[in-house]
Amino acid sequence: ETKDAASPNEGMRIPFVLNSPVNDPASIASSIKYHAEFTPSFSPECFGLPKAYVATAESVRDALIINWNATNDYYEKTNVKQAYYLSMEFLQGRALSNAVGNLELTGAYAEALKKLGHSLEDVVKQEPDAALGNGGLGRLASCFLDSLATLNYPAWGYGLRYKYGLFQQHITKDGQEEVAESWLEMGNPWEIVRHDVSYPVKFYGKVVVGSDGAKHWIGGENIKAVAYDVPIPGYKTKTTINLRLWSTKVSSQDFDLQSFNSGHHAKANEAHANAEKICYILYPGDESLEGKTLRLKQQYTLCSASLQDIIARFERRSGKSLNWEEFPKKVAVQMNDTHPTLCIPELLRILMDVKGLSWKEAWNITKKTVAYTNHTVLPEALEKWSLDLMQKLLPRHVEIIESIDEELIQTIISEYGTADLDLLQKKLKEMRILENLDFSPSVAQLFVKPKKAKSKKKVLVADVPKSEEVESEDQESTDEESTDEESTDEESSDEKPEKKEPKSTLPKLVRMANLCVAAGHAVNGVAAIHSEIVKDEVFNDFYKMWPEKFQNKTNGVTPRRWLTFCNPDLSEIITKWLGTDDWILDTEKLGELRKFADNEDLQAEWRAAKLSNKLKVVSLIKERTGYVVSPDAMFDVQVKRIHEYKRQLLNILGIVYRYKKMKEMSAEERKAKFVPRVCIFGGKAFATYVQAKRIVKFITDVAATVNNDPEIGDLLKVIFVPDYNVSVAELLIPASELSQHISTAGMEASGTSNMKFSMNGCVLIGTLDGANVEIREEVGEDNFFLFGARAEEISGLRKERAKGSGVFGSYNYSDLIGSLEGNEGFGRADYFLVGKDFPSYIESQAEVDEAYRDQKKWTRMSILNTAGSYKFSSDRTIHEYAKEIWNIEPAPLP
Ligand code: B1N
Repeated sequence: ETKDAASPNEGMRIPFVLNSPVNDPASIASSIKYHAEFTPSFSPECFGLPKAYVATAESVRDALIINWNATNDYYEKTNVKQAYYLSMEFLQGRALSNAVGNLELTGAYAEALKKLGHSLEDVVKQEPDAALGNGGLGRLASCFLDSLATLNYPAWGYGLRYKYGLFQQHITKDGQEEVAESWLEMGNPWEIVRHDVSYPVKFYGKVVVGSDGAKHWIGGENIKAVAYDVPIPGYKTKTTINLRLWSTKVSSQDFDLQSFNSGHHAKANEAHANAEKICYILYPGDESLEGKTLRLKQQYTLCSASLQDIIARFERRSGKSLNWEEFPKKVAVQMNDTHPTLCIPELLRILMDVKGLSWKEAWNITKKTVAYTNHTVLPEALEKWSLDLMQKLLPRHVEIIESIDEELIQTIISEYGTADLDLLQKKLKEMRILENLDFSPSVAQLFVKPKKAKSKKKVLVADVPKSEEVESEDQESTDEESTDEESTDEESSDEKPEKKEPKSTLPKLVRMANLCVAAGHAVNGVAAIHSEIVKDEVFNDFYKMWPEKFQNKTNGVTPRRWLTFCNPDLSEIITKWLGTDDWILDTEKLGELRKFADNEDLQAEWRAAKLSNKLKVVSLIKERTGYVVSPDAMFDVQVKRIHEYKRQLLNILGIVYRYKKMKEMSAEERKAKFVPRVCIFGGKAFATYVQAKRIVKFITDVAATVNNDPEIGDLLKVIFVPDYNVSVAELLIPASELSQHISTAGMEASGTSNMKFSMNGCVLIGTLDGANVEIREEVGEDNFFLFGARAEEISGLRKERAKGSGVFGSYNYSDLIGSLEGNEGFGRADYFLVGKDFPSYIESQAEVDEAYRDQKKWTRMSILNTAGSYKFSSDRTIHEYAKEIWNIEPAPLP
């Protein structure tokens, strides 16, 4: 049985007080030297860059630990309500430059390192990215942590400490190759292991009822989750919050010494290996599903360990006045998409089975505690788990989910009433948590048709009440009866269902999103248009039942990492013209740049900053691809995960079209018509997503042809930057002039890089999708290149039918182009409407060329983008979550 960890909280904490603060170059240098000397990770002979990095990081960490402890002491003492952001992904990127920036010690550290013979810039580059996320969802979680700390909100993140982060992408002649990303290889100076904070986590086993009538989950596989804390400093504040990452280990008593002693070393190590496997690797899917046991184990580990920890903290802070009804007044749990859904049944399980609360009490507490953010409406990304798999792995949780399902069914019945049974049945089937499962006998009773009353409506086999408990062996015998679903239609539907009815062979599934909506007190989308789709389409039935639950929280990005630190040149200009750097904490001030948009001095400085950022990318491109590009050409960028709905294919086909047109013209005509461009792509494809990988290959093949065409020269270059990640983004975004956010309308929930580009004075070309809609509203429609069909037109357009040479490499692209034409194997011709939107895309791109030729006009557009981006700070988003979902207040340290 799960029990709380042995309390490590005996004895008073004795805080360490530094004699003098380490914030001037001399004491920083001495701190770095101290760590270089006493850090056991490197040999003593020299002080090279890798060692300088670790020693520097450790010296920064000292400062963070002091602030972390002060923050935590304060929360312990005041017992404030805390929010917990549970996420399977945190895409942190590098920590060093961000930490010294937030501590306002960048200058002092640069000087200190100079004394020691290194430049801060070089030292910073030693740090591998912490890539514990796939893309937007994970990066959003990291931006939120920065804002939470900066705004002094008592909040923590909880995640998993994957040994291998998102794979490294190599580009070869065959396209993308994946290489394991072993980011912990050289140690990780940013984490603090807490050997005294560990919790047991159980899998498999069975549920028994104790003599007291309580349920006990016994047996099975037992592992333990150990806490690794990553301090998250806020900007210009002492508040330093925590990202607690769990790593899994075997419980020590499970080492099989007998096997070892008899020479079976692998067997002896089996439990060990199994436990560690859980945190081995981040699943690399972005908006795709992996219905594998290991992924479910990961999800459950995150939920179980985090909730045990949250509950232990609640009990400790409550002391003698422990009262479980107070739990939602001290704890808010946010589920980052459905990946941490299991925290719902886990909280119920602990409250009932371990703490002895009744179902009713536990259910009320849970509903007040958890809230759910939806990040996608793509049907293939809505998580559904096999009930059989879950039953084996988490038998007690399945019982609890069944109870929640029953609770939901009763609510639906009272909402719709029993006057229209067909409607009721339809709604129950669509809305319930368990898919393809029989109703409980009492519910099934409702739908027993009076004898001989022939129904026109087809009765699905899953509706039929179950005669016996569903056992897997049972299924086989019913298989043949139920294969012919049609036959149940006319002939047998009016027979007494109790008799001998076919059973469903459809897989029994748990719809995680429905579980989240049923249990969460708030459900939010991540951009205005997306939240509307959530209400009107995906969860419309739930919205009608519980309109008060549904909210919008438009995403944001932290202006510290994504403007101040990644674009120091532009930041300095902004500060100079606004006369203050207050905009870093109050981005609304950026709006004041509008009045200088036509000022020639500002424009000149603005362009100079862009050029210096472009020069850095010229070097990056040379280094990573070998291609030499001109800094005077327009930098046109599309960087994001490779996905058909994001339509990198539309971009590259636009480039092919441009190239063809160029080839048909004389040199003078070409120059007159086209502005020189460097078209930059970056992004990873899910390893088994064949179509996405074809797109990568196609881009690199087009690049090889175009870039080596002497007739074209600097007029057009195509670049695929390999291994796009957070640190590459920090270089590319400030250097971009045009960026592409061209998803099929209705498919990108929000997008967040669009916000970063706009902040950095980059003009967007895009569809009316996700956050583009709101960005365009803020920056003004004259400063945004809009094209393409709107979300509400898409389904109509898909019904119309859409209408290729060996120029680009020898690879056969018929499967790629075939997807547009609806060739064999592509049932849905041009599902993503690349063909449909192509003409308006090309037209819009022509307008881009024209606008860019007028550099004054273009610079104005660029300034107005930065000025209009103030809404997209994650500070704004976090204030909204705090007020409208979590009900927490800032608690700055006194
Ligand atoms: O979440 C981002 C949004 O800005 C993007 O539009 C959205 O695509 C992204 C399964 C996902 N939605 N769903 C995922 C990630 C990993 C995974 O295993 C789904 N990512 C998004 C932030 O709101």
